[in-house]
Amino acid sequence: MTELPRIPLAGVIGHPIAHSRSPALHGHWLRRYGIKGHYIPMDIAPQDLAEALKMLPRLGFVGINVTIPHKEKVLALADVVTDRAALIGAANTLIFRKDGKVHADNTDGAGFMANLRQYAPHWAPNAPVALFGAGGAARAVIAALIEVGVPEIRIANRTRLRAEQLRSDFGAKLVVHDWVHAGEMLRGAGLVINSTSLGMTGKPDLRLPLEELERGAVATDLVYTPLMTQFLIEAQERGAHVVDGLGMLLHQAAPGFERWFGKRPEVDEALRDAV
Ligand code: SKM
Repeated sequence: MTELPRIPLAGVIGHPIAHSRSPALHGHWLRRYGIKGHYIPMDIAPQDLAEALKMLPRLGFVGINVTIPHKEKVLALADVVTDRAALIGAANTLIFRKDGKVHADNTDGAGFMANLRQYAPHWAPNAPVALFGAGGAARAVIAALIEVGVPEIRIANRTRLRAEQLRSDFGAKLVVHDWVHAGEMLRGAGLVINSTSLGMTGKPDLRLPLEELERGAVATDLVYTPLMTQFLIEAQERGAHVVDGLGMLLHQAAPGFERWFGKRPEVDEALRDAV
């Protein structure tokens, strides 16, 4: 009997996972390109992570996206870790190779930059950046900003110690500020980024002294529910050029889809309605 080819499976693991827009996005691409495959959301509790990574390749998975709270832990469980995932200290894209090895990469920083290039093409890395938040997403963004050559990243976090930690991991381009001095951070900045969860539906808004913001500066939010956060609304009122966070999710997904399903998907406006 001839064996039928296996339909490739991919998915996203997290805990919780029901909020994820990745299944809608990858499902849309699979249909758009007529590819036989499935992309499945999986709620994996932390204590089951190691076992899940062993089982998924055996069940026909060719790779997965990884989201909170597993992004750091998967590094220790992977066989091959890219330099950028190691620098960031987290992975969001795993490839289950045919030789049985688990390959871990991080595409969040590239997703951030691609979103910025798409929606703020005039932005240039020639002025300081003000960054709020010091979590996993901030690490990916910092690595990408340093790579494109920004002169200075001013960072503030509610827990200052976490920002100090980033300073020691990423070096002298990072200047740690106290949140109460946010006004100083905004003065002369060409780009302002919210990488905290403030502004997400159900959470308090990010409040900044935006009167200090230069007209024409770019303001971007990693939060994408809602698309226009209060921070972006206020920044726009102050004359900033705003970029919402949905594009980062769309762009970070493309490399994984290409590796798993063999087609580089297009990131275009139609996706914004599809997810
Ligand atoms: O890095 C991404 C991840 O690949 C998928 C995701 C999601 O599905 O919500 C969010 C981010 O962590």
